[in-house]
Amino acid sequence: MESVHIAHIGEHEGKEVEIRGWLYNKRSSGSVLFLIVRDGTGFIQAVVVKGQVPDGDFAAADRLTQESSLVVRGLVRADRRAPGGYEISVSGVEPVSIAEEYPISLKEHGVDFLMDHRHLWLRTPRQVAIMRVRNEIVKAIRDFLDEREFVLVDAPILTPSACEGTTTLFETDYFDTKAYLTQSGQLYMEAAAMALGKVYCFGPTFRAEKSKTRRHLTEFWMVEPEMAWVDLDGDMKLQEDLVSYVVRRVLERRAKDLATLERDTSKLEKVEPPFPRITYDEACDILRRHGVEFEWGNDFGGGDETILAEEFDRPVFVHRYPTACKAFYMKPDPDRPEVCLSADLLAPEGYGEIIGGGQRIDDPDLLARRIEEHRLPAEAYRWYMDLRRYGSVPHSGFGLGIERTVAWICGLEHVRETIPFPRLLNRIYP
Ligand code: NSS
Repeated sequence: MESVHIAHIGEHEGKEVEIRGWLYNKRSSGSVLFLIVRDGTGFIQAVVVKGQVPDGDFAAADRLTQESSLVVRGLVRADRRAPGGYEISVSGVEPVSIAEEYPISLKEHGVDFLMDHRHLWLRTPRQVAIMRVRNEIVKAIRDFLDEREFVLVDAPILTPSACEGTTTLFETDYFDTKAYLTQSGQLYMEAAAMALGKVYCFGPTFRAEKSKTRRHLTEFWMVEPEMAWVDLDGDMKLQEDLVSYVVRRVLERRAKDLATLERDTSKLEKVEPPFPRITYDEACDILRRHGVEFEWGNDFGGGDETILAEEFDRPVFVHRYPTACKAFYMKPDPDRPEVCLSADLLAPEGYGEIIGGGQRIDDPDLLARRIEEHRLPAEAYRWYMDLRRYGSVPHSGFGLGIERTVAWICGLEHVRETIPFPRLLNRIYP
């Protein structure tokens, strides 16, 4: 008998199959047992009727507890009333491992309890749907960049220097010296872009964020494309094409998961290029119109980003931030050096910034000055300065945060559900 996955059950209608999985739920009406079985690819109802299976199998099925592992065999029948359109008429049940009393029952649980049981929480339909969407997003990003001939270049995790400011560095001993967990692969991608033209890295990044918000993790995944000979405009163009491609792909291929998550997909359907582009100054005007007392020169908070994004029905770029509130490597606008050639992409529906990026300083003298002004140790950036000494060219790139993108596309309240095992202030278990 063929062992099949529930996702492909429709291909086996009218045939005897075997399903290997776990018991999600069970109902009984005396001589009939309804087993809801899950196998990671889907859920299906298996109907066990007394007298139609060996007595020992019926008794064994009756003893199955929530999340026990089992093998069921039976006939695949189409049933319009069944959630997936099919049911199994069981001919045999074989328990594999009887589960102890399962801590996550089908009723509601508090978030802390669920987070403590993340290793089990992952098995629930909603979490399974999120992980599948996350997988699709990552695959879509890779496909998009592959199609455009970007080369994947892996960046190191242990680094001697900061990319995004020294306040959120995780420090660790590195033999006789210190090392930091990477905040961003950008500086290494700049080196790689000078070698290969169009590159990207994709990996975990770390920030000791001391604030508890629904958008911050201490370990998150970022995809960071970097391109030689590309300016801020070209950078934003790539971003809107990438984000639109990813959203379309999830709509096409993960519709079922979005339905499980009860996502209003009409909002995602609108995500098409071009995205609106506003300057930081225009953004300040919008905030003031909404009664926010916003001082020029500050960075936007989560609440400000929500107000700005609500003005538009698709993601919006805010470009040309004040140079002083951005990272040391941002190229000043030649026409107006107090602002820089940076852009953040804000997602709609209150999800805030999902991308940060911009054009990098290509002039060696200015870069050296900035490293000094930001009180960064020159020695650790010697190699980075070399990139401006040997054939410097205009270049740009960006970093897209995977978890914030997953939260937005899935319509989740908090990034903690977007990553298999979230790392937060006060949480490193399980
Ligand atoms: O700090 S960023 O805005 N930009 C960079 O790190 C650049 N060095 C990227 C580059 O140009 N190559 O972070 C980029 C994105 C940001 O928009 C978020 O989506 C995400 O990374 N991000 C985070 N996600 C989750 N948690 C935290 N703490 C976090 N910080 C940034």
